[in-house]
Amino acid sequence: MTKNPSVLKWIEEQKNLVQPDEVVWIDGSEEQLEALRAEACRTGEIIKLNQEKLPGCYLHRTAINDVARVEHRTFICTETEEEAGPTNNWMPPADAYKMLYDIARGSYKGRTMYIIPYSMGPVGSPFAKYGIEVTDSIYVVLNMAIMTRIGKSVLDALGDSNDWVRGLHCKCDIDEEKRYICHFPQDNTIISVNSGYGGNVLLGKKCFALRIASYLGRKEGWMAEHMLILGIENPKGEVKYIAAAFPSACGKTNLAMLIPPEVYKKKGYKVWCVGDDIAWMRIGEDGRLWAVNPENGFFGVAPGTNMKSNPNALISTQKDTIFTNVVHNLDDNTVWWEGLDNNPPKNALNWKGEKWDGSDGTKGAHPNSRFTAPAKNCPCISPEFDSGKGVPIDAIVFGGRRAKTAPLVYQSRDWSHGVFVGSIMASETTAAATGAVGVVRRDPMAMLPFCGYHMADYWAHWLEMGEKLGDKAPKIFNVNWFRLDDNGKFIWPGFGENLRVLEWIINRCEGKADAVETPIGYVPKAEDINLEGLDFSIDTLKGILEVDNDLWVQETAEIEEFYKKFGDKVPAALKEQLEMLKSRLK
Ligand code: O2Y
Ligand code: MN
Repeated sequence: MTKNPSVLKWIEEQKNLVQPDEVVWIDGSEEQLEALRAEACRTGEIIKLNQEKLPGCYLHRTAINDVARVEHRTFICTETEEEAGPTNNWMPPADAYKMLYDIARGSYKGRTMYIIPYSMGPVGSPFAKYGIEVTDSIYVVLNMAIMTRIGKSVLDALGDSNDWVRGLHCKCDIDEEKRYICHFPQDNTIISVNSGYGGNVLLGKKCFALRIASYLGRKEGWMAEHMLILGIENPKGEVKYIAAAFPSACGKTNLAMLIPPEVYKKKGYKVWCVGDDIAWMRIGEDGRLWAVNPENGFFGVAPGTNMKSNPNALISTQKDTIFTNVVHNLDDNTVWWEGLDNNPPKNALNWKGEKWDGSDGTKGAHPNSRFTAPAKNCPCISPEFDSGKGVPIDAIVFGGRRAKTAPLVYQSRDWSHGVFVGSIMASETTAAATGAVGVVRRDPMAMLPFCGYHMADYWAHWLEMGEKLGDKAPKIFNVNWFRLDDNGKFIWPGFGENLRVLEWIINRCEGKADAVETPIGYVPKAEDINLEGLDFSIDTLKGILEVDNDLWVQETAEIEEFYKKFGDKVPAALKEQLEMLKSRLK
């Protein structure tokens, strides 16, 4: 498929290492993928679902000890520990290679090596970066065929270039004790062993598009961010684009595919999804920040997805989708998960493949069960989704889950202050996540598990990007959909109603809305958030726009502690932002 010398040499080295019985190059053709699906059905690796109800859909169950990303076994292997920083696990590259090669050696014996050329971003786009993942899992091939652009066209676009990311995946024995996800940013290399699940093995996603790409972005002057991208079309047909970062459990996929409230729909507003998880952003010829979604599909969490919470996501899963670790309804050979509807199947297998009818109180689907669905299935996928030139970003939005501290929305004072707001991003834990309620977890720019280098250097890179963008920089905001009342109930209705807040954000970007200056930034005047058609009083709105001085004084003390973790590397501009916030709070 290619004469690229660097590709052929690396493949030869991997073959010698893992010693496969057979080698198959993935050309991207439907015939080859169909043959692989048939082969995986034959071995039981995947199950073909009801093709009338769910055409092109399959079910896969992972090993029960392999159901999520493993942050404690994820490593950044830079020459020095300092480069990886205090928030990443680190191993010296030589030690990591030796350990991984020892685990991988001979592990494909009796297995087939699949070689997947893939592109992150539309093939040929100035944003696109290419990779090759070698794997012994058909499940990985089929998922990569949904999540990325794969096949011969990628090798053609790569030509003889050596600029591509090497990815070796070995299932081995799915041994938790020998599971490692290692990144070698200085060698453009990723090695993943002893897992067959999601973010650990679909190497284009978190490993390449965030960890390796963030490192490359700093080196090359662009940004790889853990952000959704959405477009808001007004009744005049003008579309404004927002990129937004949230820690997990903040409704990121729901926001990416938001359904406008009826009053907005009637006026002609539309929301377009460009991406639900990752944004690559570059300064364009016009000096503005442009973004693409480097992925080609959604690896979404199934539980809780339903026709009310996210109809666009659910519709996206109705064809050509792979479901992982959900309930198998044996009556009609379809799938089910908690929160899909109130009718758990009576004749079913749970995510472990055991007989299950829900009567024993256990969950049928794993809480981290997933769908891998093609982006093109999404009813609100943006017409610009496949555009190689990307979309211009007007606003960057950070968010978190805070019961009292953060108001519904505020705007940062300028780019440096916006970077500060991103660096202090935090969510309070819910009982479901940890058992401990209200513990504040800092997750700067939602990149804590995904930044491929020292977090403080990453902040410095953000500040440098702002200097380059100058007055063309997107405006930076923070939102909090999760303010609680005294009974612990959410005050703001969230979901589609969040468009009301996004409208204020866009109006601010266009200089069309006023704001009130507070110590933490600019907060809307309650009258400027449109409540038309919503049963929500302006007084309640005023309540969730309030900034509690005492809580923020406490917050600054916690931020100071958090920054200490990064030592001298915290950029002076951010330390200054903290001091200025403290003095504004006095
Ligand atoms: O557990 C996994 O492997 C998936 S994690 C994931 C999947 C899709 C989008 N985002 C995430 C995440 O952890 O941020
Ligand atoms: Mn994510």
